[in-house]
Amino acid sequence: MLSFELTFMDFLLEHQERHGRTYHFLILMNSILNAAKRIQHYYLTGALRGNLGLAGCVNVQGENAMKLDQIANEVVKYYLSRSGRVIYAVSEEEEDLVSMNPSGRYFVYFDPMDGSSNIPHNLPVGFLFGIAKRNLEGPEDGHLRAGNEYIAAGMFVIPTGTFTIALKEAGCWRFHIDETMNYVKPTRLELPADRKSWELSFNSAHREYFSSGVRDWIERNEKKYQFRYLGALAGDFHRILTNGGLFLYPAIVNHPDPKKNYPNGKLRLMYEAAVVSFMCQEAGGSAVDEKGQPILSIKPSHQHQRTALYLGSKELVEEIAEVLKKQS
Ligand code: AHM
Ligand code: MG
Repeated sequence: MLSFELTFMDFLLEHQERHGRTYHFLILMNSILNAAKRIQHYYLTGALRGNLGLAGCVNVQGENAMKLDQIANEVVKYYLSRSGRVIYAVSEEEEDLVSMNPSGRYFVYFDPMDGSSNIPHNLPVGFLFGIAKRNLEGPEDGHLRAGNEYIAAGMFVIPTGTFTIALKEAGCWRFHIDETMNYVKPTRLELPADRKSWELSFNSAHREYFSSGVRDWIERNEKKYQFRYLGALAGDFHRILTNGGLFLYPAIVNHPDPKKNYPNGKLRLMYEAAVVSFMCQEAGGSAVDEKGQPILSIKPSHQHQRTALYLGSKELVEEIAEVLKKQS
């Protein structure tokens, strides 16, 4: 007997129909899926085609861009623009706001290839995206939205082939790529309450440079949990979503070379931290910044704004938020 899994697009169609929604979001999501599949292809063939190296230029973040950062950025821009549904996009790879269709309904914030240090090894990276809706009735309110205004956020782990998406007040769902390049088999994710599977995830090489409160918290807690760190947010967060625990990318404040401090954190708010925080909230978790404030309530003042990030199981986020509030 043949059996077939539900595809993401069928899942979304049914969801939109059930809630009496328009088809515009479907068209947008179709373009995002097309982009992800194409990125997946370029990533898998990267080593063979000589695409795993540096592009030979510095990106908007002042970092050496990789060829695949640029390829992925072009792919996402092409498909978003083609959907006709996006007015403006914000990309990690573009200094300026990317202007698309003046009558588009959505703002899209994306990091086309996150976790670039994994690229030369062909190890997992992420394509992260968040979506907010234009104010179609009232006065235009711009693209600088807090995460709690996103209507959806998701991530593809490439080339692993998983796609996780959170829809506002409708949960966080995971899909797996099948042999026909469809993402199938929706599974709803809820962070586990049982601490047995919880993990901590952070760049341990930086621990001396964290604030004293965070260092002490780590010292008190690290023996209680497993430690896992891939160095690509999508992959590290993927584990936390399933196993529970805490992902930390704290502010770097005590580096002996002051140029290497990141007092505002390293990760970007709009297309990294807010995306995963939105997903985490829909899975029953939460996330705060270096002051212990909810990530999702931060209204950005510029599109490439950075933030520290503490993300995962509510109890651990609340514990560390207390420490952070006390010291700030
Ligand atoms: P990128 O956008 O330059 O790839 O940087 C973001 C990545 C995240 O995916 C990951 O969580 C973090 O940087 C890892 O940083 P580090 O190498 O300092 O541990
Ligand atoms: Mg990134």
